[in-house]
Amino acid sequence: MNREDILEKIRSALMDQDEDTVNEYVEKALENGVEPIDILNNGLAAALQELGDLFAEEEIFLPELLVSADITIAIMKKLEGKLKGSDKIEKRGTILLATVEGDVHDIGKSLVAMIMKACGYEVIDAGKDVPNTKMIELVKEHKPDLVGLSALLLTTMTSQQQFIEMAKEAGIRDDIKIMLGGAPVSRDWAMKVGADGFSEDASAAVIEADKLMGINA
Ligand code: B12
Repeated sequence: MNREDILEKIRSALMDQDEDTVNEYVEKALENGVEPIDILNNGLAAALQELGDLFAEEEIFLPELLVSADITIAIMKKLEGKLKGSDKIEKRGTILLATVEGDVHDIGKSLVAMIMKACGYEVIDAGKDVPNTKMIELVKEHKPDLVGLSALLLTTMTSQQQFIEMAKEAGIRDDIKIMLGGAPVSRDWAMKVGADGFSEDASAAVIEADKLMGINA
């Protein structure tokens, strides 16, 4: 079986909430030398994207979405240790990451955390549904170089903007670089609300972070 066939099996099994088959083909993918990041992006995340579209069309419902999300989280944990990188690379900087208040979508944020860790960043993962007041406290406590905020709902994107305003009021805005992300978020939005960076996926998040840190890849 080639890479594309295996990834297709993973996608269709995840869309059917068939955990055993997802596991079976993730193993096959690894045996066949498919990179973990490829499995995550082009297998699991691609299926979630399609499931999201079906959910919007009311072809599937929340319970199915929840099961597929849980299967994805379990596989992410399994693949985390297999991502290439970390110990060969010098520490590049510290990023404080969170999904904003009111938003429980944390798969994308956790994927960004995994890849950034594998690429040499120290990651402080504050979790999901994190109030901005808490984020300001965490910045003061940990003094990260970067703050990354994820929002997956149109209604929670405004929390990203609020964080930037609160960081200004708290006098810490100039101490950090702020990156925004999440499916409805765009570079235009990020620039409009005064963030420093944006990326549409986890691999690009590392490139963007490096740019903001002044690191030449
Ligand atoms: C899985 C999922 C869920 C799961 C989440 C489980 C979990 N632990 O995360 C569950 C079932 C719990 C869920 C709940 C809900 N969901 Co939902 N969900 C999704 C779905 C299908 C996939 C999201 C996902 O994980 N994608 C895979 C990851 C890898 O991609 P990603 O998150 O985009 O992240 C990548 C990039 O965006 C970027 N990135 C992400 N964050 C960051 C941060 C930084 C700093 C950077 C640089 C980059 C970055 O890099 C990531 C990796 O490549 C989306 C559909 C979609 N198209 O997004 C709907 C979707 C987001 N959900 C939606 C809705 C409506 C809901 C609910 C309100 C449903 C309900 N009626 O209750 C609730 C919300 C609850 C809440 N308060 O948050 C809508 C949102 C509509 C909107 N535009 O506002 C969507 C778009 C589905 C749809 N088409 O209708 N959901």
